Amino acid sequence: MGKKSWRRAALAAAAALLLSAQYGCGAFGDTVPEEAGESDAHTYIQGGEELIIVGFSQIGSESIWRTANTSSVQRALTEEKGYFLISDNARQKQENQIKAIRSYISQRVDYIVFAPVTESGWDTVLKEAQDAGIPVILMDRKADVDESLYTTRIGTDLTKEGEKAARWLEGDLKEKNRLYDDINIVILQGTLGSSSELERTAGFESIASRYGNWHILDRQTGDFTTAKGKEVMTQFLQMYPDIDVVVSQNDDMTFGAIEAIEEAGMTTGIDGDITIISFDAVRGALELVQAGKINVDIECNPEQGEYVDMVIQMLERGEPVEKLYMVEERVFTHRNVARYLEGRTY
Ligand code: GZL
Repeated sequence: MGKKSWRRAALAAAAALLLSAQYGCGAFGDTVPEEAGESDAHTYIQGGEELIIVGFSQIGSESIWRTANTSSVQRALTEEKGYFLISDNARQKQENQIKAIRSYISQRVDYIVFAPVTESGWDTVLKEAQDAGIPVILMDRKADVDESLYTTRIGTDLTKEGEKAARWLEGDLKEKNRLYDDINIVILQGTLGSSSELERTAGFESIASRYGNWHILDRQTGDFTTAKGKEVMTQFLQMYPDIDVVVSQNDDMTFGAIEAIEEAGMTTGIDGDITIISFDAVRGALELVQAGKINVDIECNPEQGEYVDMVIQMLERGEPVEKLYMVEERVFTHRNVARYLEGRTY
């Protein structure tokens, strides 16, 4: 077994022990059996093939979308496909992500994959990864750093998602002959400072600002969770008696918002008191689109693990990779949702 193999095997064993100690079952993929010693490390070299050790720092498990995103990585980076995946759930805290990335650097993993919870605050730790010669693959959200500090980003066009929401509202109001009526809008924002929140807000408002009759009464963060989304929507309903449209930056917050609206004795959706524009397009929300309770759902595709696998394989073969890979996404309304609901994997 070559020197590199022993290093990788020893790292995999150390990483699994460290993370399983630190986070219970924090290490996805094999963990070293309790009684394992040096000699058992060879279990990480499958059939003579060296495993590629990947350190994955995930934002958390705040939403159905996030869980689907994590599972797409776990399905793509399996031992059968030559990987040893070490994962960490940062519980939506940047300091936990930085800790996990530093632990991956000290264990000298082969690649670091991470979804930055917010855009800022990554320069130092990504410079440390660069100095250690470990390629960094950004997934989902952006990090506001020099491009030289990461190899590639795999994600979605979040600004375009915001623009799609405004374009849909334009079309819907035109159909109802209300394009120039006074329209009162509230925005449930995602995690403040995340590229998902920043860009969906900017994308929507870049078009909304062209209509003097569209009034954005308020925007507050529901932190992408159902509980917070319900709490903020309840406050909005107490503060603004005549809300026409809710723009909710993910389906989990939308579920909470609909609960709050119905508890206030009002209805949502196609024939409802309040129009609901949502983002993510998870299965449960698409069922509400089909039922007419959500007017439109702007998809944000979490199935990004296969792109991570593709990029790592290209890098392993010494091939050049693009700086950015965007995944496909659609807009769902009651007109087209039935066609896609059946095959929905998340
Ligand atoms: C979007 C992603 C967002 C989802 C939320 O790219 O970062 O984070 O919209 C998730 O559901 O929590």
